[in-house]
Order: sequence, then structure tokens, then C-alpha cells
Amino acid sequence: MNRTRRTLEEAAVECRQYVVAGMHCEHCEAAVREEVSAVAGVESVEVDLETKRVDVTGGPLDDAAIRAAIEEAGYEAA
Ligand SMILES: [Cu+2]
Repeated sequence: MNRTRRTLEEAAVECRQYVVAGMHCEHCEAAVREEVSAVAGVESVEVDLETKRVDVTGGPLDDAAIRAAIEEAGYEAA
């Protein structure tokens, strides 16, 4: 067990939250998930259709690239 290394790895993980108002069904969710998942650094994408929230985890995360990916899927991130 190497505690120091583990701590550094955990510190590199960040989570960003977006609200994507146009999502209304599983097709929308899949489209956003697919585009955002393809962004460098992204490890997981959680979509909540009810609250229109998209939680992106990974690191380092590029906010502009994630927003561009959401737009690429046909939606707009707030
Ligand atoms: Cu839809």
C-alpha cells in the first residue's frame, strides 16, 4: 500500500456538474453521454433526466471541451 500515491490520484479526480435543459428522454441522455464520454480525461458521465443534470467525473477535466461535446450532441449546457 502506497498512501502517498493514492492521495495524489484521488486529488487528480474532479467532478463537474452541468444542467442540460433540452434533454427529455433516454435518446437525449445517450447522445449526451456518448459525446461527453469521448472527451479526454472523462471517466464517468452520470445523467439525471428529471433534474437535467449531467455529472462528469475524471481528471483533468476540460470545461470548454465538455461544453463543446454537449453542444455537439445537440444540446446546450448551463
Ligand atoms: Cu430525447
